[in-house]
Amino acid sequence: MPITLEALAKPVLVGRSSSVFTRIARIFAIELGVEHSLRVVPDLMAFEAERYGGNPALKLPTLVAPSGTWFGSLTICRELARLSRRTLRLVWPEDLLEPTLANAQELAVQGMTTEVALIMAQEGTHGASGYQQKLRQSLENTLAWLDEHVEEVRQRLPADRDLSYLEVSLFCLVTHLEFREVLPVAGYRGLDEFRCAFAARGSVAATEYRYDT
Ligand SMILES: N[C@@H](CCC(=O)N[C@@H](CS)C(=O)NCC(=O)O)C(=O)O
Repeated sequence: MPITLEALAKPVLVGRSSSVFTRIARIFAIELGVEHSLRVVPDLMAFEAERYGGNPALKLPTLVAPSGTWFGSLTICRELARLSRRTLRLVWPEDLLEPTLANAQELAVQGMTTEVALIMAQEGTHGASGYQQKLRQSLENTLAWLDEHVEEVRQRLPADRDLSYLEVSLFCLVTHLEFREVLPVAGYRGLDEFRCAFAARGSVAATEYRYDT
């Protein structure tokens, strides 16, 4: 996607306020104090990459910045960190050097991916295919694992962190499952406690999931 004048003035996040992956990027942008605008992608069934800010995988979010166009939430968060004037102590997936932490990160992202697949599978079809049922089982297994490990994860992350990609992605996953009514999270005590604690952040209140009009 060409870098527009608008994007030269401040980065443009191409995404949706209802999107789990977009929210990760928005939380990072706010925490890092990077001014940006949101360009809404109205139709997730569109086949043209330009509609997704140029992402050929037809996925969002995409960040259009003076430095170029960045696809995907993790890539975008890294660029936001480079654009920020704040010196936050950030924890990235590659900093997670123990299996519990690294696996929690993997499962948080996999959980979001599976959830998106389930939501997308409802578009234009009726009834659950065998694969959809498998996806649901995968999501339930993933949440059970995360629920069991979330307390340990929080204890083992560096105590002096300002923000970790792991916690932001986990929070976005848990809250999106409820928002889209894919799976009730209330029964997962560990995840519920984590969600309540993380929700105290201003960036959370500023990025509540809602449907763009
Ligand atoms: N790897 C991407 C995944 C992004 C993703 O799956 N986004 C969803 C919206 S939350 C999407 O584009 N869905 C449309 C589709 O799957 O076709 C990232 O980390 O940002």
